[in-house]
Amino acid sequence: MIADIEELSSAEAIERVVEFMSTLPTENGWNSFQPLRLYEGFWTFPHFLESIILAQHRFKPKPGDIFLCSAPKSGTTWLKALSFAIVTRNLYDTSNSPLLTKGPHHCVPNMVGFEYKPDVRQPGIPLIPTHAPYHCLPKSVLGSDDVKVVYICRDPKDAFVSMFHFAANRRPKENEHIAIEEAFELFCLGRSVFGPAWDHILGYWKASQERPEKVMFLKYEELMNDSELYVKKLAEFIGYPFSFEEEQGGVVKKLIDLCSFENLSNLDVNKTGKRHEDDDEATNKTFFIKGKVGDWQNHLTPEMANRLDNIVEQKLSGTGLSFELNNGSS
Ligand code: PAP
Repeated sequence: MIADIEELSSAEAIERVVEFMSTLPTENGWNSFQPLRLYEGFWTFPHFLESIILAQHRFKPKPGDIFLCSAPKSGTTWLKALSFAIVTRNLYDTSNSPLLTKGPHHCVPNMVGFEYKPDVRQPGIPLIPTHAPYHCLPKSVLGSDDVKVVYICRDPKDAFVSMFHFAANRRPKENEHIAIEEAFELFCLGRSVFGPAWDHILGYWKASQERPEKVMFLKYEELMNDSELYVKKLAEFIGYPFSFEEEQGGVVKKLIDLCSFENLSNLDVNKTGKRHEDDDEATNKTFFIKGKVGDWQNHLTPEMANRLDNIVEQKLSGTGLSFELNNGSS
């Protein structure tokens, strides 16, 4: 438990957090060069954790802030693009949106590094993305009625497969990648980035049930299946509803098309650009792989799928939440 870092200087607070993190349980995740730390029931990389703990204690929200939350590989890039397009639609039209020349992760930078780069929040863009579990959001945000939280989740089988490929792409080329069976075993034990995946999902699900006016819960699969319905709901929830005239004029459809996998993944910036100017590893194209529901079927055996389905089903049992298990077409 870390306390009293609210009033320290940034440098002192960082030092205290780094010291605290060194006391946390540590295990290898999918590779030995990036160990995972266990904090408040979740495994994650130290560089994510440092920002999360600092923000937990020190982040000061502004009224109207909107947190865009997700477990990794569950639709973050898509949610960023859609939310950015929604809140900036009076500034740009779909032919000159910054999304066309910068990647979604550049238009809406992550909360990672927040303490070091206070300017990371673009003026007039109230969107703050994070992979933090619900209970690890900034205390100020949990206690505020003025901040909205949108969460997107995805069938853990597809999120796992997406993460497996992402990690393979990002590993140093001299390192052999973990076998999918081994990575899957760790995922099923909950030892993955921001795992256990089901606990991440459940934290936001319960919050959305308790405070539906504050927390919106989206599923990647539903957004894919009926984009128009869910994009309208999203815009309304975050306080930028579409007018009747906009709906009649096809604005919703245009934003959906702008943010579609097909459109974004074919832009030059997302084929060859970098997520951040100073980031040599995360090229934008690593965030656009297939963009499909059910790709797990090409990578998991039926036994693996059943095993993960059973774990998830058991964990979600009685909560009112479920995924279309074993059905790649939903
Ligand atoms: P992140 O957590 O690292 O930010 P995130 O964007 O959540 O990643 O997930 C990436 C997945 O979303 C990829 O899925 P795949 O590996 O199964 O293909 C990526 O292709 C998909 N994705 C990215 N952009 C979009 C989009 N506009 N529409 C639908 N899916 C998308």
